[in-house]
Amino acid sequence: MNRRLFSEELKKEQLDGTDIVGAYNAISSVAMRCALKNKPNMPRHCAHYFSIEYLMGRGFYNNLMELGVLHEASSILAEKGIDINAFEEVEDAALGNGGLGRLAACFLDSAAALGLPLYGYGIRYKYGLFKQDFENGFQKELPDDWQRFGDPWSIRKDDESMTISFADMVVTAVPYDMPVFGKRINILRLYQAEDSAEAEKISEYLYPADDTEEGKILRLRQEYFFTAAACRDIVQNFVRLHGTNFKNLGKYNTIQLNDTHPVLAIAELIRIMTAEYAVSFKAALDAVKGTFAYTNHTILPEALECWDMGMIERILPEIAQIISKIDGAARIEREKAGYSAAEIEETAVIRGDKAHMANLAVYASKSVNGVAKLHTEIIERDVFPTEYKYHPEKFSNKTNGVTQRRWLMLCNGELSSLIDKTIGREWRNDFTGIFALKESIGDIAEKFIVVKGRKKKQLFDYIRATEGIDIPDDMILYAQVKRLHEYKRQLMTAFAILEIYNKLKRGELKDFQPSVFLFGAKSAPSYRRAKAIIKFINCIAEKVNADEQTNGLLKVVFVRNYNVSYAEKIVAAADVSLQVSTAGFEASGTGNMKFMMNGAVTCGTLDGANIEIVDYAGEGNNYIFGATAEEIKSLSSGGYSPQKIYDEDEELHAVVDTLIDGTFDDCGTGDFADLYDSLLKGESPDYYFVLYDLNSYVETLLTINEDYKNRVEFAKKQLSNTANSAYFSSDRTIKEYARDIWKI
Ligand code: 26Q
Repeated sequence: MNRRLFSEELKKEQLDGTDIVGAYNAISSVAMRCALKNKPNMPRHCAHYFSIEYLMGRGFYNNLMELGVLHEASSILAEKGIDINAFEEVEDAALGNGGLGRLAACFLDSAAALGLPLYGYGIRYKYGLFKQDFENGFQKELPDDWQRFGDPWSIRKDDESMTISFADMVVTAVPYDMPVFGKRINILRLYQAEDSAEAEKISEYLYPADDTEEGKILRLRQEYFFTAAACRDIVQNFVRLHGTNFKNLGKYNTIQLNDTHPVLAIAELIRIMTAEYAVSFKAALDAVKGTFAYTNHTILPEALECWDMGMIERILPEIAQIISKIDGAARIEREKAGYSAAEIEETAVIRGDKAHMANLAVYASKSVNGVAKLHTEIIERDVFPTEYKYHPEKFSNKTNGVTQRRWLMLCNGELSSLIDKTIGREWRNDFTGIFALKESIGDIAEKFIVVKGRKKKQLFDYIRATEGIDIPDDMILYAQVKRLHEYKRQLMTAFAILEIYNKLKRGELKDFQPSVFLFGAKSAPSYRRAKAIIKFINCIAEKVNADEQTNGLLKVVFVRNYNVSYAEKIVAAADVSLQVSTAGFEASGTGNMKFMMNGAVTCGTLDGANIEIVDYAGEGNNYIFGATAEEIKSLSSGGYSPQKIYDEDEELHAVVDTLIDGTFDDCGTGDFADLYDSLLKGESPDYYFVLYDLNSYVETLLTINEDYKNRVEFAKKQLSNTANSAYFSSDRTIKEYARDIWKI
């Protein structure tokens, strides 16, 4: 955009440091005005991203950076007596939960940066992901009023509103367009539901509790609400540009389904064509089959979405009918293609009285992809084996990536300048250029240590101010930040810390380098065990941090309200990235990539994208431990006895027992005993193999601690990670989607 214009306009604004909200809105509006002077229209050929989550984070700094005016803004504001850091008070746009939502945000960023037309569609939730506080160490959820300071980065488009009909209500979907800046300006279009109090509920909360019938219905409405509005938008544009020959729909448009939550779009698009444009069902089905593409993000059985057909019939009768017709068509088609009866049943769209959304997506899409090499192998072999057998050409891998603009340039200006000074600035335009850093690793290791130290100090200052915990600047920073889930094994890290603590108490670790373990995670509000793990770690933190014998050597901190903005500080500061999921369970992970870019070594299992990370980073630059996915699979099929491990290993036994021996207090909830039971009792005790991998984990953590003593050698390992991180840029990922699936 025109920087001079921006500067002139910004200088004209009456701003002062006492009204941060006013200043925030004024600057943002100036930037929007200047940037949108020449916005491109939707082109003839484009891709659409349907996602129930967008975890955008704070738009302010990122947008000013993308527009190339962050420095101008900073100095003009300084002249007016405003510190640009003051806007850190502005809330994150947290319209998402975790990986899948943040991936959507990185993809939008990359597509815009590369000049590729990718249009996002989703829901403009009034409240985003809850704000987390701790009360006596327990997670407490508070509403996230993300628009508290206004929403100057969106434009409400009343004239493009649409009516969305359910059997029992009609609602208006009002689009809010959020421009995504880059080489081209793309749009994230978020719909808000209006008209009545009932209607407004649809876009009120991200993931409303769905443990009741009412909650489930609300969620179904959400899924239909935004996909129906988006489909109509796409059809209107198509008809305007290409007429009503829907045979060509997929030639010009791909709709990428971010997991199964937007899968009702398949039925809705058929409904629009058949009901509004008199297309035959068969032709409409063919058209959608050429249009949709499905990305799977998780293989956890509890996350594979199914809907009660009776419920769909009640709320969306026409959609129910179309799903039944698709199911029928699929059965006939597959019988002709030679599927066995069992295969037809296994892949069926409707099984029993349930619509199986993943099966619907796989059947009606031209492309199905996983998000890391291992994950794609698993979905081909174990999740959709039959469809893979008959249509292997549909399947492909698209290893995730993250945007280096937010996750390196913006969050780590210090490292970015060091890179500039070492290899020049071209890597900023083409991230594959970062590879050149490899030649200079030895020369800049000392400078890197200074940069890391500075980022750590900034983070620790922030933690001191927000959490009230004091961390010595020179501690090694081990970080595990991600959603709280049993498969991610934060509990295993907790046990590992306790083992290390006990060893320190017994004087067994002679030359231990002072270390801090940092956690950040939110738990789903109704996920009892995940919440118990948060409380358990907070208890450990309290005990360990208060122990004067060890607290110069070991600290534990669980930060409150981990979010995108917190992540920006943490990934820049960390020395060690903890990625310790049970092998085979983490589809990809993307936090692992952010840490890698910022020069942290990975301490992890061979799971998700970790496998590719260690391949790229080079021998010896990361730390891998634990059972492989294959071992886990064979252990799962019989013969794993956590009890045996527990009985035979005294140290392990002792730390597990802290859950039940009164060391820590769960305030009479029984939560800790429940965790204990999950490891040793029931049908498949220790389902996530925490006890199995614990010892090798502790050993690996101690090896890292030992290696860190040679600070320069360790810094070289860290820098090797940065230098080899180009593959994990979402620019690379998006180019692959564009080339292989979207054909744009
Ligand atoms: C399912 C059924 C009913 C209600 C909700 C859901 C549901 C909601 C959210 C299922 C899954 C999700 C989110 C999944 C997710 O975030 N997956 C992560 O996606 C990342 C991007 O591909 C990967 O890097 C992570 O490994 C993966 O866990």
